[in-house]
Amino acid sequence: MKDLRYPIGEFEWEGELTEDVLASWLHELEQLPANLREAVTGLSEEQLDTPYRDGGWTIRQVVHHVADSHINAYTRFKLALTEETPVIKPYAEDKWASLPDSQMAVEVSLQLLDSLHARLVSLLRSLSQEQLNKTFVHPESGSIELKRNIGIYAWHGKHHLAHITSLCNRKGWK
Ligand code: NI
Repeated sequence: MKDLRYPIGEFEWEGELTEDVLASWLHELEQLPANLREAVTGLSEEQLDTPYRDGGWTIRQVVHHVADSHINAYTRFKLALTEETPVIKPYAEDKWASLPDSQMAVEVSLQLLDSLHARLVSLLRSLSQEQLNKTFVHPESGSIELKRNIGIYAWHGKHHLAHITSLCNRKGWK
């Protein structure tokens, strides 16, 4: 049986970053807020509060998690662009998802993501080759190039979007 935690598999990318791959990642990041909005439109409060798998986050928590995560990602890009190989700060994503603001209306984080991704994608589209090669250090994962991090977050958005769409498919909700 398919692992419900990884509906699109894990992030995979090796080799040279081509302009086409970078453009597709940026396009995916640009489209994510609208795709998330479409995925949750029409769902009832009860459906939004349904875990995407046994023991997993609810759809509502998934939407707020994407905002939590991409706020951190945006900060990491900016730190790496303005400092020399900064060590970034991980965060306890399960604990963040358990705080009361992760129970708010999904619309709050959808609007946040609209604005955040407008700035994020605008910033990432401006990067020179040299900037794409800059790195930050994650205390657990080690050194990460900004170009790889763009791919990681394009994947991360699609990964959580698929949690929502695959639950809706299994339940026959949409
Ligand atoms: Ni995540």
